Amino acid sequence: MSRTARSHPILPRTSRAAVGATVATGVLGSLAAAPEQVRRLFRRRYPTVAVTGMTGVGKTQLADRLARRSSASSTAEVGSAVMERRTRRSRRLHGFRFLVVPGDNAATRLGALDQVFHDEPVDGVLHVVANGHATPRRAAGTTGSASATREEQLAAELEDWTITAHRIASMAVRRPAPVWLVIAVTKADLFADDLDEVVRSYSPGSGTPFGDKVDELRALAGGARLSVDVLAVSSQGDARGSALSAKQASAMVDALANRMAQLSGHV
Ligand SMILES: Nc1nc2c(ncn2[C@@H]2O[C@H](COP(=O)(O)OP(=O)(O)OP(=O)(O)O)[C@@H](O)[C@H]2O)c(=O)[nH]1
Ligand SMILES: [Mg+2]
Repeated sequence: MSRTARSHPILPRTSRAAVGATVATGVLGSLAAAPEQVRRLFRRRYPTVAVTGMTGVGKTQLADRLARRSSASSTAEVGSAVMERRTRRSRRLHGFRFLVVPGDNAATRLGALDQVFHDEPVDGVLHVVANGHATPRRAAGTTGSASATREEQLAAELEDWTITAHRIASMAVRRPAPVWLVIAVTKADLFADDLDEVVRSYSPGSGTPFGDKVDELRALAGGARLSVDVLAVSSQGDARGSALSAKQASAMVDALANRMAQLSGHV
């Protein structure tokens, strides 16, 4: 190696540039020849985030907001039927790839849970709850309207969280890298006056049934392997009678995105 270097005098500037150009062309040439590989390389740089939570809780709308995309209104009655993919693009590859697991009324749910927590384990989890304000939904393919009380929806949130928390725990203990969890308490526009109290009720150490499950999860996964944040957010503002302005709702979505960026080491 060093003999080669010694036997060749330092190249004059022009030929050095030429060598550089050849190398660059070579690299660019092979990049152009394999666009799919390049795309995969770049995609891999965006951390993946599983968006979980019971049906009607507001996952799709929140993921749309985070991806800066407008929501279609077509899913109002039955909700998502398949896993949805959304990308939040940012400069210097500081974006995210969201995988929205359909709620419990979709037949594809179990496969989607397997995918994000087992087959291709995600970097972070955004678990969405709504303080019992999930929109009641019927299973796809059935007719008639669905209804449920707030108490029933709160119980359903807890049941859903129990299942998801187990999945997160088993993923966290298997993964070499730490995993982050953000519990997003959405539809904050519907309980804007009690935000602090509601956020507390979903937090570790709160002594609520939900909080107890968060504590259990942390004990199972190990504190160093799993970080837990609880943040209020709203995908809607400025609606008729809404307690939040569009600006306030946007600020909450931005705060959530910023926290995820911190957790992913972007900032
Ligand atoms: N007031 C209010 N309503 C919301 C908010 N986010 C979502 N919604 C409404 O709640 C309903 C359910 O929202 P989705 O985003 O479709 O819920 P999802 O969690 O994707 O439900 P599935 O796809 O069935 O799992 C929709 O009618 C939304 O318009 C919010 O921040 N505030
Ligand atoms: Mg959905």
